[in-house]
Amino acid sequence: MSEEKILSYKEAIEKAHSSISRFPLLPIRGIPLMCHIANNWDSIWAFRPDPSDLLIATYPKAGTTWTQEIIDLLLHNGDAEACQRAPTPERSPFLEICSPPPIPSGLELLANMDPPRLIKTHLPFQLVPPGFWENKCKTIYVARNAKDNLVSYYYFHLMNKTQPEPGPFDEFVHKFMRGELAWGSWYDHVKGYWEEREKKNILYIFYEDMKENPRREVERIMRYLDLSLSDEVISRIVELTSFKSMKENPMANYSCIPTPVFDQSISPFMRKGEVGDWKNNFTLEQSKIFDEDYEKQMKDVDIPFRNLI
Ligand code: PPS
Repeated sequence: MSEEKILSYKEAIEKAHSSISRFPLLPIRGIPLMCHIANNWDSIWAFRPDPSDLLIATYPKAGTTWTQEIIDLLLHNGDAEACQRAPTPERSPFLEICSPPPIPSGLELLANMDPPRLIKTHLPFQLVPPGFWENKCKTIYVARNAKDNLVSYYYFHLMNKTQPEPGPFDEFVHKFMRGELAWGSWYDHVKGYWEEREKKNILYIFYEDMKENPRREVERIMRYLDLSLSDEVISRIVELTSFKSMKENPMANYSCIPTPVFDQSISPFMRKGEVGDWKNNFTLEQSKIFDEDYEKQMKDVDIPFRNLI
């Protein structure tokens, strides 16, 4: 473990203020990634996790932060205070993230932590460093209904000043369908992990199931992690990870990222946390075009999404 002092996100972003901008995307093996990630690709690909490390993989805005909080609480037997030790991205580093210095990269944060570490990634299956599979790391994949996922990603582009400009919503819908957004195609992403879930022992869960019955899904994750917590602790975890609790929790609501990067007055990170918000954003015509394209892109798999027509 390195002894180097790592700045908090707040301190580092304040220092890096002038070099923060909407970063262009560069392709890595055909997947558009923010340029700082692409420029640091070799060291990301070479990352060697410990076999005890856990990976949380998602397409952006599918329920990553929620799942990170659930798992951190599971690992700490529902101890709310222990999970207040630092904001989400410091407790559970984002593997591939790289920003202008001195903002710590995911790899720097990981180098300063002892395993077992809870590691977040948005990388599609084929770009996950092979060390995760060689070391048989447990992996939880969270998938979210395409239209809600798109809407959440759209608002995130508006407020996150490091993502490319989203343009008007209609243009964004087409970029999503063509896989031109950061981290690439949603369709390929959800399919890639689905196809590998049995071989790689990946727990594949759905945002809509978490909303429908959070206790059932918390228990599912607990069993996958070979943990056994009391009913009372599980109830506490469900309560602490409700949308309302997390929105009010400064260690989970991304208020650690200052306004030049996340402008939460434009759209809060904890925005709505609902299923079906797409209906408030898609026109009937956009929905029809999207559904026709969805049928084509998803015809080769049968992933049990709830498509909320
Ligand atoms: S990121 O930036 O990719 O890590 O974002 P991610 O955490 O994957 O997704 C953010 C969306 O998840 C919602 N969210 C929740 N929903 C329900 N319950 C809880 N506890 C919860 N925590 C986060 C968050 O509000 C974003 O969805 P939208 O639809 O934009 O509200």
